Amino acid sequence: MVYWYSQRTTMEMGFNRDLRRAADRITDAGTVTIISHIDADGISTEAILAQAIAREEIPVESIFVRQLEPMAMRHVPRDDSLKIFADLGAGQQNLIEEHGLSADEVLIIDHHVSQPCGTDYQQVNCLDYGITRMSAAGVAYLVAKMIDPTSIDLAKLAVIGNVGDMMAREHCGLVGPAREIVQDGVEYGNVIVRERDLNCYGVSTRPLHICLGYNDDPYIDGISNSPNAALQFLERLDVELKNPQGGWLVWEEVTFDDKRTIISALTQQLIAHGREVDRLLSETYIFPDEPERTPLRNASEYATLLNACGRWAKPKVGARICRGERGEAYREAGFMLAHHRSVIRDLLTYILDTGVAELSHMQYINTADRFPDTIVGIGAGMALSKLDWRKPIMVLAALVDEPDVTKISMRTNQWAVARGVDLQEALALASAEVGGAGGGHKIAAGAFIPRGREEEFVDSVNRILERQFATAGQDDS
Ligand SMILES: [Mn+2]
Repeated sequence: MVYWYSQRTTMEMGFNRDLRRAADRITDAGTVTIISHIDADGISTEAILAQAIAREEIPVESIFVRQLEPMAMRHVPRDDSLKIFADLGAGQQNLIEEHGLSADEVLIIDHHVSQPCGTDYQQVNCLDYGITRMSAAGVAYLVAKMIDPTSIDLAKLAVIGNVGDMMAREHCGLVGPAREIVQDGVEYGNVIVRERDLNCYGVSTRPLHICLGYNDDPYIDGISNSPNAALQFLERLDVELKNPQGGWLVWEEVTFDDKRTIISALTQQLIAHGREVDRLLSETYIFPDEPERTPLRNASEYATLLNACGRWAKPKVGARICRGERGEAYREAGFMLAHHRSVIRDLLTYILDTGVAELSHMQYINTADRFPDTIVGIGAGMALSKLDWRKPIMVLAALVDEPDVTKISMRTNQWAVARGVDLQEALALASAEVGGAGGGHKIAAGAFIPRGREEEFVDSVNRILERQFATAGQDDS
């Protein structure tokens, strides 16, 4: 106990020292260039840093990239600005070095696994201190708070980044240092925590039966994957589903008593089908400063809006929204969200209609160039509960601008992760074998491999998954 305590303290001191050094580095800079990722975490990270830096009256420019690779590096300016690589960079330090950037012009703010590198780039990375449930936006926020302790209005953006990067997924809520950031948002007044809320996507925008019918975490027999059945289920309960004007209520608008009735009925439904009830409730994060019934109203829907902007090549629209712009930027984001959803729906239909190839421990499909590679992972995740959910799913896709490369996206669920599956490990190992590269998280990972090596790669991933399932089985006994 004493050992654990002292270790924890040492870790915290180290992390705080790195945050302090990053903050000092920024406030000493003449100008700053931020290079960030196009997903919700990358966009919110950029918005936190850029606002914190602008408040210090330091000129700042931002560049968004889909991934840090040689082509993207060409957009990184060769000037005397401080280059902050955010939500990326830790794993691409050799590339930064090859680009000719020296240690005195680079700062990395990341939460991905670090790559050893000859140049000693300054970095602040929560992973180095054993903090695995925090995204880059969380780290960026802590840096911003070091720059100016009154910047707690930015905690809201960190919550969006953390939720967007699935940091709340495993434990049905944010934990550890990421949870402490939530408290800053509560204190400022732009975040409300609902501690035991329904664990369901769309609580601010979707009619309740759509919300439940589209949800598969937890999978509820007779409700998940069927909005019609969900509606029938709800109609049997004595609860108000519509407002006085006849419009459908969203979960946020349902009365406290009706929420209790619904949750208790859903619990019974889970128990009746022998399923665990522990994922039915989750901590959710509502933003009282945003209009009701919009995707801006809670962290997970806000994150989807930002992802839609990023994946359809408009990360800067997302970044403007994070800075509080509405009007034109918000309208544009709304179009992208609608487009995003319809293409994902098409992809899902394609996967289910075409069918997947099954191996002993996984399933896969090659969508070639039919869908943008930026969304195939999302489609894979959505298809999983409609297929054999025990087997992790892989989607192979072509890259339009790089014909020699195949992109791999893989998804699994908590059930498999609890049984030892680690997709980040599987894809990193198997892609290295064929001369590619991969990484990510246990539950969701990706890779790039040379075209033509797909078959051996898929076999190799299957073998690794077999070992992961088997090894964890032994640990249990
Ligand atoms: Mn991230």
